[in-house]
Order: sequence, then C-alpha cells, then structure tokens
Amino acid sequence: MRMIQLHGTPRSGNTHKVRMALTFLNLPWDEQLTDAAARQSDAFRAINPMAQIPLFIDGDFRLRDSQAILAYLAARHRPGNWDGNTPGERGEIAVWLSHAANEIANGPATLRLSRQFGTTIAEDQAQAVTARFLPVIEAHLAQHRWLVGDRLTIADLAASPYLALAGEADIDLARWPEIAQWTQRIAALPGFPTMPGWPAHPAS
Ligand SMILES: N[C@@H](CCC(=O)N[C@@H](CS)C(=O)NCC(=O)O)C(=O)O
Repeated sequence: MRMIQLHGTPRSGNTHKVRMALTFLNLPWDEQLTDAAARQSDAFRAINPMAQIPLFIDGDFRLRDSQAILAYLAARHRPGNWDGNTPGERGEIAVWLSHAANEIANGPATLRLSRQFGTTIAEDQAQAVTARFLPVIEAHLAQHRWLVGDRLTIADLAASPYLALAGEADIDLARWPEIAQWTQRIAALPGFPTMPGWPAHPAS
C-alpha cells in the first residue's frame, strides 16, 4: 500500500500539527527525520525549495507548509467538520491559520527557537508580537471551548503546538489559564500523539 511520507523532526511544532492531523484521521504514515543538515541537502531542496519541514508527500503529490497541509487533509478527509461548515466558519478558521503563520510563528515560536536551539532572534520584536497576541487568544478561549465552532478544527491544530510549548519559550502558561486548558483539552483527545515539551494534564 502507498504510504504517506512526512518529513519532520520530533521537536518541530510545525511537524506536530500534521502529526496530530494524521493520527486523528487514523492515516498511516512514515516519518522521515529531516534535521537541519538534511534540510540543506540538494536532495531535499529539490523536493522543497523552501528547505523547511514539514513536507508532506503522498505518491506524486507533495505539499509544504503546515497550514497548507492541514487545509489539504481537512478538505480531503473531514470536509466541513475540520475546515468550516459555513462561509463564516471558513473565514474564522482562516483568521487562526493566519495567526499561526504570523503572530504565533514570529512570537512564541521564535522565542522558543532562541531558548531551545540557540537561534539569534530579534528579541524585542518577538516579545512585542507575543504580548499583543496572547491576550487576544486568551480572551477568545475564555468564551469558546474550541477556536471555531463547537469542535476541533484545523484552527486548533494549527494554533496549539507553539502555545502548548510556551514553557520552552520562557512564557509562563500559568499567566494564561485559558490557553493552558485548551492545549490540555487537545492533549486529552483520544489518540493524541505526545510531543516532548507539550505538558500532558487531564483536561477540563
Ligand atoms: N510556514 C512554514 C514554516 C515551517 C518552518 O519554519 N519549519 C522549521 C522547522 S519547525 C524549519 O524548517 N526551519 C528551518 C528553516 O527555516 O531553515 C510552516 O508552517 O510549515
């Protein structure tokens, strides 16, 4: 049987978005460890000119970018339920996918890169983006159990990993209880694939 290939690393939150989706969809896949050196290889650049993970491959079909891969998997396997049943839901999901690729990537995920991987970052800028965004999602989650609608969607899958990993970015989630509870709620879903650094606690 043809097997999905996922290029990633165990500590890549972007890869974990796809790992969660594949697990919840019960789709078998092979994970190809693609560390920094492998990402720079000619062989990998030939299949992903951005030289980034995650990269999703299913036969002749290749897709890069975690948000794009989630959108593809939802459209293919959970249309409506995971990517919005109405134009309004689709728009709201797009807001959170956009936050995942912008504020979350440039805020908490960037802070984590400096703490965990020694990357040189623009610290003030990453702190400012984080300080602007966290109160917005905290207030939203105080009113909503899931980011959009009354169920898990790809908005939750895209936005959650780097917020669950906030401790590794020196962000104290005790200050953000709604975010903390939502990441725990996701971790409590049946079959949730664990990730190093993602605290596993019983969810409310
Ligand atoms: N927009 C991309 C960003 C992917 C990304 O930044 N991946 C990181 C690992 S989590 C990476 O490959 N970094 C190496 C690099 O950018 O050179 C996505 O959401 O998948």
